[in-house]
Amino acid sequence: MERIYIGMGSNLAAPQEQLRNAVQALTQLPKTQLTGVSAFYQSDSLLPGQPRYTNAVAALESALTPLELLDALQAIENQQGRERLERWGPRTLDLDILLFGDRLIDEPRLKVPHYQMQERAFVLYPLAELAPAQLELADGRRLSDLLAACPFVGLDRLATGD
Ligand code: A4P
Ligand code: MG
Repeated sequence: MERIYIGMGSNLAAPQEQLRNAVQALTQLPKTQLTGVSAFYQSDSLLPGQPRYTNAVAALESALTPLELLDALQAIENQQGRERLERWGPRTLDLDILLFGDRLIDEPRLKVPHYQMQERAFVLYPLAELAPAQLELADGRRLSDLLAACPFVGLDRLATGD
């Protein structure tokens, strides 16, 4: 079993409900246990002109391979009505594999750690609710150092279960 962190985001069609449904779907994955879910956080989109996002992070213990997990996450995105019209477009649900144990994965369909997670407050702060501060990313930087370099700006933390 490996420890995996999933970044969840939605900015369409009742985002908080989308995230709650996604959490429910994660509990149904084979060979997998959901071990934690952060609070939900709202922030402006990185791209101007899109609705605000709601984001959260989930922690899993899983015996799935990385590509099996990616397939399962994309199936959940599709079940929740995601249409891939354009990269970075608004979406009902985005599920990203942030970290997969301490693996470095560089395949056409899957790059782990997830692109730019180190700079994204809406990823790092929910991740910090679930992961130890001494967690090291593949490049050797600790989560605590990344947080120190990433101000808690523009994030609204919602009460758990909101
Ligand atoms: N892929 C590669 N690595 C991974 C991984 N670690 N996890 C591939 C999941 N998928 C991975 O993803 C495109 C392809 O990336 C997949 O087919 C998979 O094979 P996608 O989900 O279809 O496209 P996307 O989400 O539009 O692209 P991407 O790069 O994931 O977008 P981002 O960087 O997540 O940006 N603002 C706020 N406040 N909150 C947000 O969550 N998100 C975005 C989207 C922009 N602004 C945001 C937020
Ligand atoms: Mg994505």
